[in-house]
Amino acid sequence: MALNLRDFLAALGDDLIRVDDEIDPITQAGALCSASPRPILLNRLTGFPGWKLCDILVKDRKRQAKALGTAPQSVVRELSDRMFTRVPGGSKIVSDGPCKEVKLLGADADITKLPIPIHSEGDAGRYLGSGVTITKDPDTGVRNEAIIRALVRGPRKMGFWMAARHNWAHLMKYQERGLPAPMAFAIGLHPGYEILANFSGRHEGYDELEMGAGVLGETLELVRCETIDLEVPAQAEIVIEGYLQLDPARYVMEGPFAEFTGYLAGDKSPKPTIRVTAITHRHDPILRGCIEGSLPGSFSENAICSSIMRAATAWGVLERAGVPGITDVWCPPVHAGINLLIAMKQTYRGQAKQAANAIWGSSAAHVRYKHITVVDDDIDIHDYAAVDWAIAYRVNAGEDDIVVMPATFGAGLDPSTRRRDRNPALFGTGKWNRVLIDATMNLDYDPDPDLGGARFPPKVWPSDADIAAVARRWEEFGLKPLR
Ligand SMILES: [Mn+2]
Repeated sequence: MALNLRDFLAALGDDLIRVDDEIDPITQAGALCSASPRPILLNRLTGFPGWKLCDILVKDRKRQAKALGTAPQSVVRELSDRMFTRVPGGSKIVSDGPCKEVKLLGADADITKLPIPIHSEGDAGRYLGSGVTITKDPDTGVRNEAIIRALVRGPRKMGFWMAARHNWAHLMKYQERGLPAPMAFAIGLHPGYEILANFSGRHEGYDELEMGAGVLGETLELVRCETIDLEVPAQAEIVIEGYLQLDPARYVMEGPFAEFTGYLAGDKSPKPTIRVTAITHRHDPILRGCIEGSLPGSFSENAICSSIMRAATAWGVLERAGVPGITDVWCPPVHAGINLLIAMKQTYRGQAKQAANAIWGSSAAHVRYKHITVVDDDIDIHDYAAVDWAIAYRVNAGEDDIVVMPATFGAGLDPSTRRRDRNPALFGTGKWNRVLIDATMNLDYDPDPDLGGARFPPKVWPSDADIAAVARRWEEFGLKPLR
């Protein structure tokens, strides 16, 4: 049985918040979904009869584990293992699929009739932020997937912004040949595929969806598009087909958009357009939302999927580079992999530097891993306070614990870069000075006989049980402890 969004939602049972009140998807879904603690399904959408909208499917470890078919405590480890040993999985072209139940061609293909929301205050308009964007290399036939943002500019017109990478390279090939570039959005897939669509390392001879098939252990079913030469997942809820207009004379204004960075980003400027040629969808379609930071302090599922993927990729890169002793790797979703945390068992001097060099030297470092913090394996990298403690007492800048790798490629959406470096059409935008914070215990220090031959004194960091006991005492006084 092919994996899809509907079965995933059904399997959530009572974990899924079902909203039967009428909700305006354009103006209300953003705030509502951003505040939802659990997966949410909006069953009645003002102005869009027959449509539904879901979001927040994999915000926590429990649901991530469900999406990837693993245990909550081993999501990143397992994803990393499978990505580097089981990929690619199989795929096959089938003649028909659920995404073809309704076919809208020509003037009927009107994207304004999809419940595409305004995500956040300050956005330029209604944004599709959850479509898995599919392009194809015209030379090799190998597809690429990524999740990009697209602004509704009319019934059959969208403006878009994308980081200049695999999909952009495909588009440039069509442009050089004077051919229209086909592109499709597949919306509403099993969330395992959406996590994989965030992969940004190299993938020779196969695409991110086939990587997903390998990770998820199934054969991916693809169907051919109606109006363009491209294949899309048969189980998608909705498919938008179209051609890109890369001629600057036909650019439309796009941006800004409340991005994963927590800022309005991708400045308002003329950008390439998508001319929609067809929409196909299932009966009673569910628009998968991926609503970017609509509330202060919130972060979208895009950032969550991305953070899991960046951590799993980094772990695989470290293993393939032969950096020993890695015990955990994590990217907190609040910044989606801009900062990377590594825990390791140190056995020799310079091991943290080796780890940072391996990451920064890999193709996966594109637009991520600006700051790398390395700690010893006694530090829980999922606990901000523990990492901060290690930075406080195991870092001494004068002892080579802070290392700057200057002038590398960066991310054009990062507002700490200079505006002139943010052109998305140029590979290597957003110049970054990358930083390693080596918060491991310094092996250059002499072993201290008074410490039994150790280099650092014994740690008296309280156990979780100690902290819980203290918290109970505070609660007896009617107070809430800070930590
Ligand atoms: Mn790719």
